[in-house]
Amino acid sequence: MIKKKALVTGITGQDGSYLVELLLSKNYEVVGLKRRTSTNTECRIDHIDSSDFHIEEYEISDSGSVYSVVEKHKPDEVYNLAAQSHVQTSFDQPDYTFQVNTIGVVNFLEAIRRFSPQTKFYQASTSEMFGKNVDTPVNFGVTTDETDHESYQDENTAFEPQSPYAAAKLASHHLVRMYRDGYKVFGCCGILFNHESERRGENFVTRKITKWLARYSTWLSKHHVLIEGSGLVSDNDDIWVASDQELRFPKLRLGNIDAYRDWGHAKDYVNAMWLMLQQEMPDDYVVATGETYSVRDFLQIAFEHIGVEDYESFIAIDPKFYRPAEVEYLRGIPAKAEQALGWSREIGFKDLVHQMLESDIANEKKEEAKEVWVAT
Ligand code: NAP
Ligand code: F7E
Repeated sequence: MIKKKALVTGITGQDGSYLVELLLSKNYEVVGLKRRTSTNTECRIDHIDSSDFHIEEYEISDSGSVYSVVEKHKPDEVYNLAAQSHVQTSFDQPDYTFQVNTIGVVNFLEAIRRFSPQTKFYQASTSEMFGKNVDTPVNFGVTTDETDHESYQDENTAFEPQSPYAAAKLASHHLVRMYRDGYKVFGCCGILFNHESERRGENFVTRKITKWLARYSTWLSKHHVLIEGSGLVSDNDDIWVASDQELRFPKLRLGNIDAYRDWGHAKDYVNAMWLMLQQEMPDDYVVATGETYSVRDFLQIAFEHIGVEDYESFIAIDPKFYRPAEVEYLRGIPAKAEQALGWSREIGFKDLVHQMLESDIANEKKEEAKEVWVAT
């Protein structure tokens, strides 16, 4: 049987690593594209050992580089996951963000139009494109319960980006629609709401929290004897052991913890990407859980998991992490994806938090064990 060939960009990232695993399990030949770097960035895909997986280098902002890779492989499917994906960074580096997140997409669309028109294209759009916009159900305010969380976004909600990241992604979103309508390119955009995992980048808020908690709980157990009976004290910056002021641990420094997000697990979401490209007609879909939680809710569940009821004294609010413009509330309705694609998610919010935390604690323990081994 002839294998389908997929080109995947962003393979060194969270979603790329899960998508490559999914495609290989479906018997694809996968060409993973990565930018040239002077250090190794393959820790998320190191474990993949398959003769159907090849990595090639390219430069997404260089049209010649993208054209040659598409012309050479003429793949059945392209999944474009590469991006400068950090919203806060996009305020500091707007030009670069557009180079990667928009010009990169133009390069792929043009490459497909010119050299491989049968190739199907997936573009990683984002809930950030909605920005401040929400829709409210007609009965909003009438229902007695949960009216706070009745507002939502779906495929019909108007876009109002609040960051260079979101504006660059929205430009690409429209470009895909335009190439679909104008040139009949089979292009789909997944409007994915936040999705996390144990492979999430460490500067996104969820992983920042679980990583900090893992380090903190390892620090606690390492100094168990000292802490017992000595009590923990804190000021604005540090937590320390009352009997030994030298034994300090820096507080978890965060920005706006009142923001609400619709958080799912990345493993569930890459499945939706694949399903989109298996349909007869190209279209755009919201992929989300339909539930929204604040950063505070995430903190509460994560801290409770290590036995701390009140997280407040362990964190410091640092304006450095505030954004010039914030997206306060996201809750996506995935009804279209569920009905048309048969997609559903398997991992719920609490399990997501626990899985991320357990994984970070296990990693910290491994690191500890290595240190002990080296020291002895
Ligand atoms: P991620 O972990 O940050 O991965 C981003 C990937 O893009 C990495 O492989 C990175 O490569 C690559 N990349 C960055 N700059 C590049 C450049 N200049 N040239 C080529 N490659 C570059 O992001 P993710 O969470 O997997 O997200 C995947 C895609 O979905 C992104 O497009 C993101 O914007 C979008 N998205 C994510 C979410 C979410 O909640 N995770 C939601 C909606 C949409 P290096 O390893 O070399 O840096
Ligand atoms: O922030 C607040 C922050 O950076 C979530 C990307 O994958 O999802 C992601 O973008 C919220 C924001 O994700 C800190 O202000 C508080 O309200 O984890 P985040 P994001 O901005 O929602 C979308 C869908 C994407 O497409 C993006 O690629 O948490 N927050 N304190 C903080 N955020 C960070 N990063 N760090 C803090 O210390």
